[in-house]
Amino acid sequence: MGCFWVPRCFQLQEAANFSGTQKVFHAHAPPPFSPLFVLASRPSAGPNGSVDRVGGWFTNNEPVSVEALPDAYYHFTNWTGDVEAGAEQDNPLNLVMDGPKAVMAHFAASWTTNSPTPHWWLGQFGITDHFEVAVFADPDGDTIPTGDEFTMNTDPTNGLSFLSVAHIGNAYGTNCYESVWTNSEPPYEEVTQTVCDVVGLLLSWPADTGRVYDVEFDTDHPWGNWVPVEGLTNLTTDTGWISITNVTDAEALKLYRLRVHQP
Ligand SMILES: [Ca+2]
Repeated sequence: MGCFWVPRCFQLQEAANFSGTQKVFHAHAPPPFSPLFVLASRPSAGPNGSVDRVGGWFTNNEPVSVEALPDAYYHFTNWTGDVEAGAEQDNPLNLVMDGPKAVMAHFAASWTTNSPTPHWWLGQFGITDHFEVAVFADPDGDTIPTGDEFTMNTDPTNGLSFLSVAHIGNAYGTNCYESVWTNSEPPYEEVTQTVCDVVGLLLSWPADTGRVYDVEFDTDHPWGNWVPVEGLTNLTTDTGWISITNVTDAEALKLYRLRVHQP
């Protein structure tokens, strides 16, 4: 940091073990000057919060108050650093500057208690208050409550956005042949059709890159005895789409369903 004259040359040295919302700079003053300390902070550039002061020089034992300011949809949790035991959750935090001090504020996302959903997730869809009620609502009318749409990570304001199977049907292999047939009605034209062997069942759906999917099946009616399909659990995607062509035994397994959850 170079040299800083207060009133003699002080060597400012950045503490190595802090970063983020606050940093401390040690001021080494030779005697007989009374010690001056600096609590240096800077507003957080991160998404979760900031602190209310930018630090400065303080005389020995001077009281200093620092407040943690959470961003919208987040809340303050605790301080770490030079905090007295028992004061970790005080906000504002009162410090006595009897030495160089560095404190760091920590924040966490606020979630609903009902159908646990982060407030920030709701906020990005314009849902900014009454969160505990909002998770049970269905503003887009697709019959999926907003809290369940968080689990799916689909758009609770778009009635076409929810977890759904896009395609289920035969999967065809590369062993193909031509089938020729004649139309039974005038003008009786000949038609050639390429037919390929059925090698399994194709199952595909739009998927979220931040969610994990399981395919389950049930062999009994009434349905209710769902079991994961071996090899088709913990499925993820980088592309926004999952397509499976090796779902076999469709007759025996009878009914399939998709399950989605967070990683
Ligand atoms: Ca929706």
